Amino acid sequence: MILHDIEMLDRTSMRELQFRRLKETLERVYHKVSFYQQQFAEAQIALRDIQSLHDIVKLPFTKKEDLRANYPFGLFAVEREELVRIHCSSGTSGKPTVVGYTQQDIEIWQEVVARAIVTAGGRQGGCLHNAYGYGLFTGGLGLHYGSEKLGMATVPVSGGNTLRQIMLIEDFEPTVICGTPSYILNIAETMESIGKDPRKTSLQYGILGAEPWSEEMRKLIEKKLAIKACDVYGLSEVLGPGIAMECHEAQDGLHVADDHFFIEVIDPVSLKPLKEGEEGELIITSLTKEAFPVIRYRTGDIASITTIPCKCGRTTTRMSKVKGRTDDMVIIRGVNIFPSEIENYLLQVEEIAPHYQLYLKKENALDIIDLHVEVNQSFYLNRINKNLSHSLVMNLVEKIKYLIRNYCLVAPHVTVLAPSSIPRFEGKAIRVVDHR
Ligand code: DLL
Repeated sequence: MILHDIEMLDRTSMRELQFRRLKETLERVYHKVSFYQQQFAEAQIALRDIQSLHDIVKLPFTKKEDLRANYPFGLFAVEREELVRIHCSSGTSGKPTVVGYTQQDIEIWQEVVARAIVTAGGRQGGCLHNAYGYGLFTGGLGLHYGSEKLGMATVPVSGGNTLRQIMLIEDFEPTVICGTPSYILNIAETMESIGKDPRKTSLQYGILGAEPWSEEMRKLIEKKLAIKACDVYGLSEVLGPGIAMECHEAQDGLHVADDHFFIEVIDPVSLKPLKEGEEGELIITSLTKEAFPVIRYRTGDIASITTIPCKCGRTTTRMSKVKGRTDDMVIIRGVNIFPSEIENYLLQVEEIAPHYQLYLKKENALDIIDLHVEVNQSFYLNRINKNLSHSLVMNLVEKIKYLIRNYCLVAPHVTVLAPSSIPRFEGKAIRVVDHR
């Protein structure tokens, strides 16, 4: 099912619509936000220079630092009285980046999230268990209002208190579950640990995102919970969840809400535009936002895009799964490594549990990765009960090293831990701990 005809609009009409909306947005920011006026002046760009969508590459980028430098409301394009909501981006240190929404912005957000829920398999009349955090983070409220708009009975459970989540899933019989992949896996494992079968719930679909996750992780979650798990993408600086959503029919890339966002991919080093299919940093321009429009925002997220139509019938741009953030990429002896790629290999090792962290260290001026993994219960109990030798663990270490070396050409140090040693998270998992 496709909620809105616009998701099937032919590409030429979509590009015309995007261009019209881009011009309106540029007018808006030029006249209402002194930062953009200054940026355009510095780049010696006049609005009349933007004659087609292709000309967007002439516009300067907007970066997270620009948002910070204009804290809190410097980049807003409306008066304070017109705001109906304020959110902040995640991040633990320093001042957050602040984003605002008018009533119309909230309505558009609801609409794109409602579309996204349908894209993932949700239907009006069903029940949606929302385990994204509520609060300044956009995940909870973003999914919440989209779900209500669609007409689903929305359970605003937020993250944490996993036993209560399990009780509510059993009692309310939701069809859709939303949360970070790491937390949804945590719910499934907690069910198993208390003797409940996570395959036997009413759940059919998962809307999982807000952090990078691998295809292997998807397979595992789908198997454990007997659901279809689809990827949802977004970032608070641009909107929140709903910018792009994978369809449950094809699970082959995330459908971008093209009528509200223009998406490009650039080489993060040369800053040159890349072609369809080439992997680089996602750049997003909002096309309809009133309170907080963004022009060529550098997301820091690595992915590629395609406009090849999807078998689900949508004609939108699709983006690949986000591999990771440029700032989460680890460069070890010249090789670029993303945690989510390590995850893909790690989850193929049957003796270990799907939890891991990468500790980055310096050894004699060289960067090294210490990969922390934990063995699963059956390996652990076998080793204790049958008094199996230490060499079994060493074999496991070698096996993991071999797999990772094959992929990233650098063998990490591997630290094997007992079950439940690696922290579990209720929101976004922390995969990289930098001790350099
Ligand atoms: O994470 C919005 C969101 C909420 C998306 C719920 C999906 C579901 P922020 O806290 O501002 O907003 O973090 C945005 O999270 O730049 C990516 O690096 C990462 N991210 C978001 N979705 C995905 C995804 C929300 N599906 C940052 N895959 C983004 C990989 C993701 N990374």
